[in-house]
Amino acid sequence: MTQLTRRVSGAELEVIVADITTLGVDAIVNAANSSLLGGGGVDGAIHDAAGPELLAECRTLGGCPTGDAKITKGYLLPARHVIHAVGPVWHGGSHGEAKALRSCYRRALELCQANGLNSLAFSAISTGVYRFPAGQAAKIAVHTTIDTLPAAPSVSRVIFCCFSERSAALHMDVLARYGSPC
Ligand code: AR6
Repeated sequence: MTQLTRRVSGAELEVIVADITTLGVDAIVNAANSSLLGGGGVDGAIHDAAGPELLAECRTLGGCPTGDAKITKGYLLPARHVIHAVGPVWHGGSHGEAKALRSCYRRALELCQANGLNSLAFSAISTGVYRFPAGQAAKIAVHTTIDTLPAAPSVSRVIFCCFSERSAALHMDVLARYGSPC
């Protein structure tokens, strides 16, 4: 169910509560770890739904540093691609966590542009097992996306796919200050 939609810089930005593995977009953004070989949380759900070919492709990628992202096919997912972003582990906030999280959002949008993708859905990177404070992460997600959109003109639709009403409320608080209602 869509909770909020805003038009910003020619793109439609939405906050929804959903299981990201159900979304039929050009790319979903996974909250991965630097091995890119799967794990729990949204990473586990994406690998379960995509099937073993996803792990086979991930094995060829040689991992990924924190703050960066790599793209694969979506295999059995309704999404055409998966962008595996490696968010920071929260260690109190003075270890470059915000910078690394901003970089994840920017790199995901750059990969969409490089691959000519139109629609993508972000999970709330680092806000689960990695313990990044959810309110601060929601601000980074929305602000970085809006700041990066001019450099990613292929992207016309961005979904912030939240897994709880609380997470959605935090994203909506930020997004509601921007653009115009659709
Ligand atoms: N759809 C959408 N969002 C989800 C789903 C889902 N199916 N499942 C969980 N979330 P986390 P992290 C939300 O822990 O903090 C893994 O083991 C969840 O509520 O998945 O970046 C990786 O392999 C939370 O808001 O990712 C890494 O080792 C958000 O997704 C590590 O966890 C992210 O929570 C990464 O930790």
